[in-house]
Amino acid sequence: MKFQIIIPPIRDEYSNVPPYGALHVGRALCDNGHHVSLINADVERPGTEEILGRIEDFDPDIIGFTSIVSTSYKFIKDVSIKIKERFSEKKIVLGGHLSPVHETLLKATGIDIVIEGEGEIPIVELFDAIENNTSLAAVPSLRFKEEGGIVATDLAEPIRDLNQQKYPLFEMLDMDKYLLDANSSPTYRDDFSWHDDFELIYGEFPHVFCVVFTRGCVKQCAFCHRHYKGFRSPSPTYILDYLEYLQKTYRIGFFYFPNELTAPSRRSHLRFIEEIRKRRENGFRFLFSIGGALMETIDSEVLHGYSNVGAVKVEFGYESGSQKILDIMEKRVTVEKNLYAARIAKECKLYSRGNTVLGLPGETVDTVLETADFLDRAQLLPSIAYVQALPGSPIYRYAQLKKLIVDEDDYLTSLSEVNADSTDHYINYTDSNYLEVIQWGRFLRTVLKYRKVKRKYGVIGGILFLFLMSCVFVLNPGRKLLLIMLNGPRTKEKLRYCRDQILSSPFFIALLVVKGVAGELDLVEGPRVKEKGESLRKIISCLENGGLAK
Ligand code: B12
Ligand code: SF4
Repeated sequence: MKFQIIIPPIRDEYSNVPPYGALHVGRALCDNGHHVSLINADVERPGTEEILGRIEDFDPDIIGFTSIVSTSYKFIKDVSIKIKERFSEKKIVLGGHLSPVHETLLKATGIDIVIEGEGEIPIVELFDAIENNTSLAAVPSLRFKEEGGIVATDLAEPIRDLNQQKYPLFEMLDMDKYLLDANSSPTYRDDFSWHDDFELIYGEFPHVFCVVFTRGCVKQCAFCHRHYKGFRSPSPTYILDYLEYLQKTYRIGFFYFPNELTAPSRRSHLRFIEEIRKRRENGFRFLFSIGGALMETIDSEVLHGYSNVGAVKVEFGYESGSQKILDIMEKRVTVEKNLYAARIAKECKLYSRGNTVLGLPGETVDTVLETADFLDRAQLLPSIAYVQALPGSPIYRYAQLKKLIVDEDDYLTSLSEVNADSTDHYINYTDSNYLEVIQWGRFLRTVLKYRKVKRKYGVIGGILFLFLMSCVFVLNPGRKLLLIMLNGPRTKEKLRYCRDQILSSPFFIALLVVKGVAGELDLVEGPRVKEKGESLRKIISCLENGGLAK
């Protein structure tokens, strides 16, 4: 049978992380004798008519969408409805991270069948069932409509032994779009080019490539979606074989591993490092950058070990400098441990960003100041995102229970096509005024800059800096108004965003003045917030049981 799979756009520019979910599903189908063709709308950005034309040409039996992130809801909804109108006899399936909202997908879009969780096993069984005209009810992980309601079959077990996995079907991709030149890629050049081994490796293997090889995580933080509990990884031998295959096939000398979690314990890090060391001795040379490490699994030995075998960067999710907020999100780590990780990473020249998330229930301006203290002490550049309620995460459930998300179709549509690191999508979960909350990110960055200026130029320099910042933001509403007049807001969301930005500017100045006069912008030793944070999941369970959680 023939399968047409569609990759939706993720951000304004296409992502250079290959769509691994679709590539694994494609591999499973090909290995079972089916033909798979891909429309990569993330890279190609075709219009709906072009997509329909390509479907007509390929004439698939089944059409599938991968929902890498839920922000592609609107694209999937619009395109699937048009496909259904044109090819009403063809079944449309969806898998990926929108699957927890299957009821809305089955009601409001053109999707006929949602596959929850990992797709490799269910998709093959679904094809068999459709080909042989047998009941879908026997296929695991399906959600579909039948007279009388929605049928949900049991979730298939996740693939336990990832060592048995075939490599993803890279042949489906235009690999030129994913193989970046390490010397000219603005994203990666600075990461790799300073390293002593760079020139040597670059000469023969010039490409950077992103590889996701683990699945899951040992935690579930408040804003994170998990299909299954727990973490799985192939063995270090499998991973290094895979990387060697990629190097030889595509001339890759530089890898980025955007895994959610690369290794779950100190021991597993050390085993991975040891395998890399052995392969290096046999001539396999590469530099790499790790996304997703847990502070409690690393120490000086681990980070020095990575650094010695070619690591240039290790990314940690610090998330907050407030113990109360770390407890609420169930990060299960202390601020001190976060500081330790940042310090050791710096010592080992493993650059890491200060990834933080703002605006969870319980956040106040004092917890924001604690985060500023943390980033300042750890000497990390801030990378700030506002918490986003996405399907399958505890914060999504919380927002539903608190009636902050009522109409799921409306909510998911409003989320689509907005930038996740802005406040466009933000729902106010805090007890503070929304207009103040959306200025916290800017406030945090300003506090960090103020401290730098003050250290360099003294108290007078610091005060002058604050005065200048206030002036800039007095002019800010005017700038926004000008932008609206020039560009013209195109959507309801954009209009609301511009209005909120204009109205919230005075809150920024008020924060600077009030906290500045009280001397709270300066580094205070020890925690400011004394109260403990109750985990969001406990609050959710209380709400589900009719309790009165705040
Ligand atoms: C790499 C990655 C990215 C890349 C995505 C590019 C890409 N092409 O992958 C980038 C960096 C762009 C990215 C961005 C973001 N990401 Co991201 N990302 C990931 C990550 C870490 C890995 C994805 C991956 O390759 N997984 C490996 C594959 C094999 O797993 P999979 O995708 O789940 O696929 C399996 C199943 O889902 C299913 N399946 C998938 N597609 C299909 C299709 C069919 C037809 C079928 C049958 C089955 C099926 O079968 C697959 C194989 O078993 C995931 C976490 C994760 N574990 O998946 C988060 C994740 C997808 N990201 C997430 C988030 C929140 C974001 C951001 C919003 C973060 C932010 N605040 O900026 C942004 C969104 C962009 C924006 N609007 O600004 C969330 C999404 C939650 C949700 N419900 O939507 C995830 C799940 C993290 C988490 N645990 O919460 N991300
Ligand atoms: S935020 Fe990071 S540590 Fe927390 S569950 Fe998600 S991947 Fe794991």
